[in-house]
Amino acid sequence: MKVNLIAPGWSPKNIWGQIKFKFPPLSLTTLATFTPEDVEVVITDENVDEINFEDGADLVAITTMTPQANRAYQIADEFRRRKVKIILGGFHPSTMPEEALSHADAIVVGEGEGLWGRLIEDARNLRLKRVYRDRVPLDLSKLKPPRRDLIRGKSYLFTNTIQVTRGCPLRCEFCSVTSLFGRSYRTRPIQAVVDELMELKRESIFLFIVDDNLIGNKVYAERLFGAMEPLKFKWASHAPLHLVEDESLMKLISQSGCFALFVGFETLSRENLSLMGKPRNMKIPPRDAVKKFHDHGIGVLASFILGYDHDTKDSFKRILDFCNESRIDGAIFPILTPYPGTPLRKRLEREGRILTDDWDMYDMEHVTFRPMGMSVDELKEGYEWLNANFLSWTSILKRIFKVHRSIQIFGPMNIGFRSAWKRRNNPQPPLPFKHIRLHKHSRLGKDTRKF
Ligand code: B12
Repeated sequence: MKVNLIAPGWSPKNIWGQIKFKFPPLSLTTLATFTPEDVEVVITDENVDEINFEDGADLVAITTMTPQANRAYQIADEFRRRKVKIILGGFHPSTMPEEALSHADAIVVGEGEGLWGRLIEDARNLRLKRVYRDRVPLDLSKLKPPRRDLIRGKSYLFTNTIQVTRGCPLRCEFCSVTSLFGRSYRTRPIQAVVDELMELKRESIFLFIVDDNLIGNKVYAERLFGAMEPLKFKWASHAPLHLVEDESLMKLISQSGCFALFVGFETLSRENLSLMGKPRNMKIPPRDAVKKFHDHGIGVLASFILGYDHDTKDSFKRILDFCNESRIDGAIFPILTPYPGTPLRKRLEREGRILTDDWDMYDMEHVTFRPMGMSVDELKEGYEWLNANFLSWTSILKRIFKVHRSIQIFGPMNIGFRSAWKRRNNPQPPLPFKHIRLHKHSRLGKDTRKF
């Protein structure tokens, strides 16, 4: 039996589709590990590979986030035309199961590891069920190192990504993670993490820990950072803003080699923080927070959501000024996007404010709902203006002029985002998609990948 695990590509019309540094899909390398040994398994990531629809796979399993869903469905339909069985999993099928089922033989809702072996057996014996769902969250001591050998040699920036915890105790209105996995917070045994890291050290000293909230359990975080210190990685991850309130944890995380953190500042408005369910951010003056990270040698990749109900046309300039004055090392400015299953989506549905269900538009670069404090066009223009200015040389030089150790990550990152932004506005098909064909169902028009 042969299984092809596929990650759909990103549209060259959005910034992630143009970014040269690609990350490998950990969902697929993880599922590959849990595939029975007598099954041949390959991984195809359309961001770096071309899909071979005639590769003789018996089963094709596709992972998909919401903005990839239309592309995932195209790929699924194309394989199904060739009588190949299709499994869909990941955030979108988990939150839109009925829709996903119309393009698949079976779907997986939630985590895959615990049921993947059983699903393969069912496929082998031609008795696939329609929906697979593990009622009990995976005990993370059962996680095994992902099959990174299957992605070696592909053009990723690096393959050193790892997951250490799952879930997040916060309750942000817009977040898909807590909507799907709840607020439970699970951790892997430290020794298992260290063993995996020792292997990764052979590849590179740079590491990306994909966890949503690395400090959800303080005692665990302290032990983890302590265990990581002697390994001497230079690493990046996600952490909430309130980390800066804990001086001893800040010291530990810094000493363990953390060079960069993705931090959800989300907004500069207290009213917005309250509405999005992140009141804890209010306690911390954002400028002081940036300074604290910098004082510990940690660069900040800030995230500001645009278009929350208390944002106005003035919000964009305020955010840019804040980023320049506090010397934010890097930032992303996602347009608020009501992903299926989130409390945000339920609220906007109740208020009759959802404008479209074209999932291509759910890439956080398009407006999919009616904002309160400005028009749809003003929000879109504000997004374009803010990115263009933040990625201008004037801003980059102002922000990362004062060099600290994280410059080795944020220098290339700013330049990479700047070039990707330019290419996005003047899209050239990235390498795997040399053959262009118009995808007629997409509102984005020129997303033209080929079968
Ligand atoms: C790392 C990460 C990224 C990385 C790498 C993405 C990659 N190539 O994998 C980067 C930084 C590039 C990224 C970018 C974005 N991301 Co992102 N990302 C994540 C993050 C934090 C971790 C993903 C991960 O590796 N998890 C570890 C693996 C093991 O878990 P998993 O993916 O959930 O897979 C498990 C199950 O879902 C299931 N499963 C998944 N797929 C399949 C398929 C099959 C067949 C089966 C059986 C099971 C299965 O089994 C797996 C094992 O249990 C998640 C949050 C999260 N907790 O997942 C957000 C998340 C997936 N991202 C999200 C978004 C929105 C984005 C962006 C669109 C946002 C933006 N504007 O920047 C961009 C664009 C994506 C792109 N072009 O790559 C959302 C998706 C929401 C949604 N409904 O689709 C999430 C959930 C964040 C959130 N809090 O809402 N992202």
